[in-house]
Amino acid sequence: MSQQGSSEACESRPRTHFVDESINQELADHGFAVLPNSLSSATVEALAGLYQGVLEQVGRDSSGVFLPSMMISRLDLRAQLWDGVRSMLGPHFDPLFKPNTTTVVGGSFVSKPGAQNSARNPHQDPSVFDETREVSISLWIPLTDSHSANGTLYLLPGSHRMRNCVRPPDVDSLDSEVSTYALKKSVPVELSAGQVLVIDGAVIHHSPANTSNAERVAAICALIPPDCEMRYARSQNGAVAGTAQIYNVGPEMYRSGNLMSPELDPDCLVETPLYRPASMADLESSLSSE
Ligand SMILES: O=C(O)CCC(=O)C(=O)O
Repeated sequence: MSQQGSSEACESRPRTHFVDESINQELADHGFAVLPNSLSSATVEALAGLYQGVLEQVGRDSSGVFLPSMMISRLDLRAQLWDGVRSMLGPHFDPLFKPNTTTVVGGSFVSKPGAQNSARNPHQDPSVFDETREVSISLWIPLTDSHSANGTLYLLPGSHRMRNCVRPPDVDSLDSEVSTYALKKSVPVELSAGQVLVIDGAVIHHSPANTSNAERVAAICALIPPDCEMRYARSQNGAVAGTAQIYNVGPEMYRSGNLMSPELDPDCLVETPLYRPASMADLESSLSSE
C-alpha cells in the first residue's frame, strides 16, 4: 500500500506475531525483514497471471509513472485482485503467525514501468490500524528479480520508531529534510522473484526510477493484526498538519471502496488525534533509540 501523513507520538512500540522470534526481533530493530522462504515459481506465475488478467481489462497505462493497483477505478477489479491475493497467499502466510494473531486480509499490486518518471519518493504508508496497539505490517513480493537498476525498494532502518502513528493518505508524513536524508541514507533490498520482504508501514521507504527496459511488478499482501479494525485517517482538508478524524471502516473499503474521497459514516468516528510532518528531531530520536 502507498501514501502518507504524521502525528502525535505513540507511547511504546508493540511487537509483531511471527512464530519465528528472530523475524519479530529484526522487525523491531530495523522495521523490515526478508523471510527465509520464498514463494514457489508456480505461485509467482499465478500472481502475475492474476495481475495481467486485470490489466487486460483496464488497459495499459503509458504514462510511465509508478502505479499502485489500489488506484484502479474499476472497484470490481480491485476486489478481484484483493480476493485473489488473499486466496493464493493466505494458506502460505497465515501459518507463519502465532495462532489467532495476524492473518492475510487481501492484497494488491504495484507496477514500476521502465521509465525515468517511475520513482516513488520517500514515504511511510498511511496508518490503517491503531499503531499504538499493533504493528502494521505488509508483505512486498517482487514477481521478477528486483534490484537497484529496476527500482527495488530502499528502506531507512530504524525510522519506524518515529512513532508518528497517525498518517492520513493524502498528506506527506515527512518534512522535506527527512525525505532528503532518507534518499541519501536508505539501503536497497535486492530480491529474487518470489522472495518476501516484510515491511512495517511506519518505516520510511522509497524506490528509484526503473532504468531497465522491463516493467517491475510486485504483489503486496495486506495483513490484519489481532483484534484490529481497519481504519481510515481523514486529514484536516489536506492540511500539512492538523487534527485527523479516525474512522473504523473495516476491510471492505480497502477491498473495493472509494479511497480517494470516501464517504465516511459519522457513527464510525473513533478518535481525533493531532498529526504533523515528522522532523529531523523525530528521526534522530528514532534512529538512536534501540
Ligand atoms: O514498489 C515500489 O516501488 C514501492 C511500493 C511502496 O512504496 C508502497 O506501496 O508503499
